[in-house]
Amino acid sequence: MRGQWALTGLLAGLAGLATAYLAAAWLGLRGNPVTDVAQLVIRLTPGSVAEHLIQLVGRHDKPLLVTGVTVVVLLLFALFGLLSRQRAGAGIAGFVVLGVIGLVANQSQYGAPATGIVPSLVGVLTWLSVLSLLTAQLRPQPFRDESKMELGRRFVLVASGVGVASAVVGLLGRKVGGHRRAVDAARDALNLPGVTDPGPPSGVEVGLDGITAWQTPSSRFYRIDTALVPPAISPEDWSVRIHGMVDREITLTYDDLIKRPRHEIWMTLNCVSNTVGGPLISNAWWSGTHLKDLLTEAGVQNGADAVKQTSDDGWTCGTPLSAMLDDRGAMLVYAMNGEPLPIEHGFPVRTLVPGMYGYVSACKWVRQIEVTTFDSFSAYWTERGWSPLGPVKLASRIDVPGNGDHVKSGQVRVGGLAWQQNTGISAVQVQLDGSGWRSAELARENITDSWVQWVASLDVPPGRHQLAVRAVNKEGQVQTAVRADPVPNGASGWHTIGFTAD
Ligand SMILES: Nc1nc2c(c(=O)[nH]1)N[C@H]1C(S)=C(S)[C@@H](COP(=O)(O)O)O[C@H]1N2
Ligand SMILES: [Mo]
Repeated sequence: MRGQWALTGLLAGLAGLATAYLAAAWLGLRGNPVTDVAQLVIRLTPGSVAEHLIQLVGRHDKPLLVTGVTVVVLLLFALFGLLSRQRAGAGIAGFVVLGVIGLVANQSQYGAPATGIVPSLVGVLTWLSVLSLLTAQLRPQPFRDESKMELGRRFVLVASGVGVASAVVGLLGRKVGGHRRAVDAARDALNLPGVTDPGPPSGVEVGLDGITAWQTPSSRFYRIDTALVPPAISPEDWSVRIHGMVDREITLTYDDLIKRPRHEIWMTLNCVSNTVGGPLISNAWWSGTHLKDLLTEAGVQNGADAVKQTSDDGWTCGTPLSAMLDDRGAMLVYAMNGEPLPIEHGFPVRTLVPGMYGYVSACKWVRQIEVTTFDSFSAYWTERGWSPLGPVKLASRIDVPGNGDHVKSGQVRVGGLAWQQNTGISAVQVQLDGSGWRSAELARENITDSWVQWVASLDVPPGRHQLAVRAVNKEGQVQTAVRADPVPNGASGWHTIGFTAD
């Protein structure tokens, strides 16, 4: 009997999720009430907790969060069903409260359209109707003379009907597909004349088995952002506004942007959250236009020292104005590896600033570029404990051998990557078992804004060994051994691995 009440709550709940999902897809909204609530959880999570969770679960953070929210919601549905057994009002109240949470989660999002309230309303109406339909089957009705068995059979019938109907509505929601599919199609249809796709220049690879490919395919490029459902923006709906402490505001459409002088660069992007030796770094070929030229046209006023960038979903970052005005080649980027930016990497337009961690510079889905002062705002990650300034640190990594690997003793080729974008790498050194540093060989072609592959041949006797690496930049600075955590401005220390020679 209790099982039936719990099932009632669960079925009513699922039915409401299905209709809300369909409504959201129909209206072309970015998320649905479940993802909206999960997004609210992201926004309310303190920075240090977020950092630990990302270290713990890596790229599974988003699926895990959505699964977590879904499980909690399903448990609540069952609970509301159980509560309805004692007092019908209790279950109803539960569903209404949940609906209000969904509504608030939606409307508190940056730029949320008013239509965003519709899915929650549709969901609550569904919950309440299905709940009353199903609970009616469980309460003996005075004017009907039914046996317990007939009552049970009728419940099973109605409950299965509700279940099937919900599944159909849910599938319909998938089919409607919504906004994202239209933007995918618009992206596929784009033609960006003049954007090139040269492939890795000769000499950037050292030819060592197991070393990370110099150019990262877009599908394997690391991804970090706070967007549970990435903004899907059609190029014709996009524009960027350059404003704030400027003489002339500029608003650029996508067409305006791709008609401007084009610049293309190899650039490595890395995340401030990357641990020593970690994977949150990738290298690609980017096409765009120089921000320096745009800012000069806008006329930057005296006293400004920062650029506050805001993305379509309200995420913000603060970039030193000087890094956008000097000759490093900060860009508004619309193509990656010769194709329009993937939606997950900021389509239609993002920012890239060589030599800055992503969190202070690489705004995806960028919509506002405001010339201002660091004193007058704090950006998304600054509010959560990270430094306002985030120049990339000199760093290096061992790819071969992997930590814990077994190799054949004798001559062993080891290798990996080193980087400090906008400064460049002049040398890499390795150290076996704590004794003396030896020079590694750098790839023949060494591009300042990209990571560089290195390789070294070591004479390794049988046994267990430790290998460390450090880089030297083009200013002669040697990578520090001092270990620092990613918070507040990036990890430091030498990447060190253990391996066994047999
Ligand atoms: N809109 C938006 N842009 C963003 C972020 C974000 O959360 N939202 N994350 C930043 C961070 S922390 C990094 S490291 C880079 C990662 O870019 P990628 O996902 O293309 O690798 O994007 C940056 N730009
Ligand atoms: Mo990042």
